[in-house]
Amino acid sequence: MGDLADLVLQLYDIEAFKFGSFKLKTGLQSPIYIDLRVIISYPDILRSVAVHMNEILKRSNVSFDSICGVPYTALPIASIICADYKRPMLIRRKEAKNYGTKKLIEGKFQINDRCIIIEDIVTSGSSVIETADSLRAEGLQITDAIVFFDREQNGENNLQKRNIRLHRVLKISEVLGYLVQHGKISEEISENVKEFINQNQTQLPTLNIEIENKTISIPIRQRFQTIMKEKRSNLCLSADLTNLDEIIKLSKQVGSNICMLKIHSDILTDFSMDKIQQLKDISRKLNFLLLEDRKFADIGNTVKLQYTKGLFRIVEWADLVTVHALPGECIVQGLEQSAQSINEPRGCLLIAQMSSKGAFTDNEDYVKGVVECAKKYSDFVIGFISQSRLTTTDEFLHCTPGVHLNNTGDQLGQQYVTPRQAIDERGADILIVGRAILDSINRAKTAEEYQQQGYQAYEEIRKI
Ligand code: 5BU
Repeated sequence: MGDLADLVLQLYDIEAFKFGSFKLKTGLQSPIYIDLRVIISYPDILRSVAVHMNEILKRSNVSFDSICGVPYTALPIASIICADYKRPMLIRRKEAKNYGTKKLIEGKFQINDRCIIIEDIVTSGSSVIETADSLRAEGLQITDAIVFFDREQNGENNLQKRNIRLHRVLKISEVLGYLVQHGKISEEISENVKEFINQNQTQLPTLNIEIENKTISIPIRQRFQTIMKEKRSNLCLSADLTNLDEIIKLSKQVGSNICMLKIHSDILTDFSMDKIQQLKDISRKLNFLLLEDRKFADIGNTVKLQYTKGLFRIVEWADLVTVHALPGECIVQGLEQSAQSINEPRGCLLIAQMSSKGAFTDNEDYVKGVVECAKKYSDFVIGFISQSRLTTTDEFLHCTPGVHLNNTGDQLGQQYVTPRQAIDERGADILIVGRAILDSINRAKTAEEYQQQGYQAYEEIRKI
């Protein structure tokens, strides 16, 4: 494999590390310039870098299904690791192709596969994060990144905030140490660089909503499952408040605990497209889906209008909507057609059973019909609102309202079960919780309790 100090000296000789005064992209004047792109012209050095990175990968003990290099410098490194050590590789395109399959990720993978990211240099971590975001959006699990060189500018912390562990071959302080030791640079230059690094620590880049929106190209069902896994949450907050400003505020308080936020837009006294866009932006930043509990129940043509027109233009902002199957499959056809006008994935939850006392949905034939309809339109129907497990496969998400830890119901027919009962006895994947959280003294704390209890029961009972 060769000694790490030797490799550093070779990198110095090929001018991968330069010392002087360099103007960076950001306009900053830096005493060091690091450019690992040059290694592709030196096959032995390139291989040595890959071998050292593989060593770190082995030592990390992380189990994984594939490796993805961040374009461009890390791509040849990742290729060598994959070819030498027989590991499948993925490539993330910088732009989706605008012909053919429009794929963002090249290579074979399954939803929930674990993928390791390979990068040459980490400064703030933003390229690793960008790559992780698009892989996660496709349903892959990203927990670790292997980098050759860490500039020690807070990248490790930034990555940790996005649930990515950083493993590196070399830190800048180690490189400086080797170079001083071998008389390549003076102590003074080394101190200068250290000071520059200390003074230029980076912060986690704020999420760019526009970029986020563009990368969300995966079907909503996969996105939902990825969000649940990543956030360890199967909690949908039913934000039955009549003021959108208040919902926006609440969404910031509980956003990290929930996988979905459900609203009834027709009870809002201050609805506007501007405000709903704000809520949508928060949902992208804090990674939860928006469900409009519209309970559509009309013929195809009318629901098309209700979905796209009027004051609410629901299709423009709601990832998911609730739908009664009462009118027959024409209702799903109407909604699915309208959703095609939008450049983002959309889906619906079919209401199979209701939580209220004496609901007329308590009818076996009706529920069977709903399930048949869901199976026929499974691209658009991603799950049910239900009170029991309706299918044996995990294709459809079962979302269950009527959940409260210590309440027997309300005066108007609502019936409650606890989170554990909802999952165990009612077959729920997602818990829809409203007043249990809304009426509590500390909504954020209560949401966290429901998240923890709900997900723990979900893991135990569904054995995921
Ligand atoms: P609660 O405060 O947790 O009782 O609110 C439950 C929410 O779920 C509320 O918005 C209802 O409109 C919604 N819901 C329900 O309670 N039961 C059902 O069967 C269906 C929806 Br469908």
